[in-house]
Amino acid sequence: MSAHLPHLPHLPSSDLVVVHEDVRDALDAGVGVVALESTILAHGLPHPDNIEIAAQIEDAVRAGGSVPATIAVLDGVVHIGLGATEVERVCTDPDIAKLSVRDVGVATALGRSGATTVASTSALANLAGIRVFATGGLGGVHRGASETFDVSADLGVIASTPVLVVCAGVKSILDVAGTLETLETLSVPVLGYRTDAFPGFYLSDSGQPVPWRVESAEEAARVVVARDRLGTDAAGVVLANPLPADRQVDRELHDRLVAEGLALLEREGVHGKDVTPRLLEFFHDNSGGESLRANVELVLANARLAGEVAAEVARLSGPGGDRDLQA
Ligand code: PSU
Ligand code: MN
Repeated sequence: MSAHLPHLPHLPSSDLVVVHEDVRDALDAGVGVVALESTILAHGLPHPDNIEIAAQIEDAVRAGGSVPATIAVLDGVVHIGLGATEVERVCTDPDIAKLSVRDVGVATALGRSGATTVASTSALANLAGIRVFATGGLGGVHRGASETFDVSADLGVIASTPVLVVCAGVKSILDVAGTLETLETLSVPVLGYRTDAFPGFYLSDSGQPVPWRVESAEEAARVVVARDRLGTDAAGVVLANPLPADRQVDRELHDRLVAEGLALLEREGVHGKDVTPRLLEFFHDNSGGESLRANVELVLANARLAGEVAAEVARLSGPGGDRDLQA
């Protein structure tokens, strides 16, 4: 039996989609590629730090042995892989929209620009034949979702898109247990990277367990390849990578920020897609730099790990990769 992944036809460039040359070359050569979202740059990290951080994230993917493909929509064109000028635009334009999957077609038709979320980045990565994606935190089930119905589109898209997402879990502003229950219902496997605990973004341990644990990038890559070979379902995989315990945000500060942040949303009547950006802004303004420090560290660690996983997926899927498949 061949271990080769079903070869996705690489998305040809068109008037709607441009695949960056470096990304296309890497895909053609069977080199690992890691998709990166642009919403964390445009709406999750403060300007002007975001420009430098964007470059560091791409460098972390390269350090892991793969090629980065940051995804965004610019003037109605989907870009899979951005050059420095385009990254700067995403990081600087105050009017750049936040685009979930449902918004991408609208933005292309109307010639708009926008940053892509976990949901839209996963969907576009999959179209381009990219199997691994790095982000900071996943969107999830919001507290009070049984009243507000606020469940991130990230979950539904991961359930139907065979891309592995490396993240530091979800923030505790969300209903963490409800998010994990939903991932179970949607048949999305959750792997802890060298941990039995689902991370809570700023915190190394959210208090919830993970169903599976892997010890290496190679083990995570094996999961991707084995699921493809079995062909049982088309869901993605969540690989949860915690901050080391000594790098997490102080728990007291964390609990205060979460309580104040949730009260602020209530007071300001913030809802829909503005919730996450408003909370992140509040944390960055009120933590004396701690939330930004932790956020940057976890994104860089996730990008590095994703680079390693994508390189292993490429190796296992390439010539001679079969013999390494079983442990
Ligand atoms: N979590 C973070 N930072 C972020 C996001 C999530 O710590 O910037 C972004 C991601 O792009 C994610 C999106 O896909 O927020 C989820 O938004 P919503 O809850 O509106 O679906
Ligand atoms: Mn929402």
